[in-house]
Amino acid sequence: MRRTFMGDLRWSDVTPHAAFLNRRQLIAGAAALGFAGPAAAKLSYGPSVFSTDEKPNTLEEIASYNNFYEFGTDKRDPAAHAAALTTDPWSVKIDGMVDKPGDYDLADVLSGVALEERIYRLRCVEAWAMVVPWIGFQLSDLLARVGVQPSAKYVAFETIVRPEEMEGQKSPILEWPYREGLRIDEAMHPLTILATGLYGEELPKQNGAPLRLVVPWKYGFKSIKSVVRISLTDRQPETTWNMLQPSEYGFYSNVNPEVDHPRWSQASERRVGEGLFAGRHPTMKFNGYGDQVASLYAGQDLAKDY
Ligand SMILES: Nc1nc2c(c(=O)[nH]1)N[C@H]1C(S)=C(S)[C@@H](COP(=O)(O)O)O[C@H]1N2
Ligand SMILES: [Mo]
Repeated sequence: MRRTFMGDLRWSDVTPHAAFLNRRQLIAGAAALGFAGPAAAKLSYGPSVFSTDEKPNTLEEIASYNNFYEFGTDKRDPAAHAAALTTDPWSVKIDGMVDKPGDYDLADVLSGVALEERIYRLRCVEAWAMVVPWIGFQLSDLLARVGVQPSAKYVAFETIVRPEEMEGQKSPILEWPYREGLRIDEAMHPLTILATGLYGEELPKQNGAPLRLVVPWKYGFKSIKSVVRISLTDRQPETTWNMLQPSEYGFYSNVNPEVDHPRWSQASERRVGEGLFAGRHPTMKFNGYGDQVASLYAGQDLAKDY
C-alpha cells in the first residue's frame, strides 16, 4: 500500500498484542483528556482511541458481502466484478468553497496525513451490521489543508463514473454518479474518516478503493466508495438514495432504532458472520457513537430529520 506508516511506526511492526496494549493505554490517556478533542487525536498512533472493542469481522466476510451498486445489486457482485476498476492513477477533484481547489493526485491527498487503524461498526440500512478495522485519516485533516471557506455549510462527495469498468453503471438502477453529502460539522467530526485500507492492507476494490468515506454513526450508504470529487457548498447536496426514494432515505440517515424504514424495522440488527440461528441484537442509537455525536443534533427532531 502507498503509506503504511504512522510517524516511524510501520504497520508490519505492530503485532496484534502490542496493538492491543497500545489501544488500552491510549483509551486511558484519552479519557483523561476528555476523549474527543484534537489532543486525543494527536495521541493516537496505531489502533485509534476511537476504535470499538467489538471483535472485527474477518477479511473474508468484509470483502465478500458488499453493497456497491456500480458493480451490481447482489451482495456478491462487487467481489466478483470490482477487479476491473483501475485505481492507479487516481485523482480527486476538490472544489467549491475552498481556498485551494484543484485536481489532486491521490499521493498528494495522502501526503502528510496521519494514517491510523480505526475499528468501527458499519450498520447497513438493511439491518445488518459488521465491524471493520479500517486504515484511514480524518476528513477534517484534508479539509484543513485545502482551506474551507466560512461560507461552506456542506460537503458533497461523488464516486467515479466509468461504465466500461463498472458493469452496474451500464444500467440506470441509480442515477450516476453515486453521490453523498454531510453537513460541515459532521464532516469535521473526528469520527469521520477517509479510508485507504483495511486489516493493514490496501482497501479491496469491492470496499471502495482507493479512497472511501466512513461515517460510523450513519447508515452504511452514507459511506461513499471510490471517491473522485469532494465539493464544499452552501446548499444541502443531493444524495443518491434520497433522490431515488425520499420517503425511505433522508439526508441525515443517522442510525436510529426509533425511526423505522417504511418497509422494515430498524429496532434490531443481524451481525454478519454470526450464523443463521444467532439471535438479533438491538440497534444502538447512532450505531453506538451517541456519546460523541448526539450533541451535533441538539434541538433537531430526528424523526423529521431522518
Ligand atoms: N459508490 C458507492 N458507495 C457505496 C455504495 C454504493 O452502492 N456505491 N453502497 C453503500 C452501502 S448501502 C453500504 S452498506 C456500504 C457497504 O460498504 P462495504 O461493502 O465496504 O461493507 O457502502 C456504501 N457506499
Ligand atoms: Mo447499506
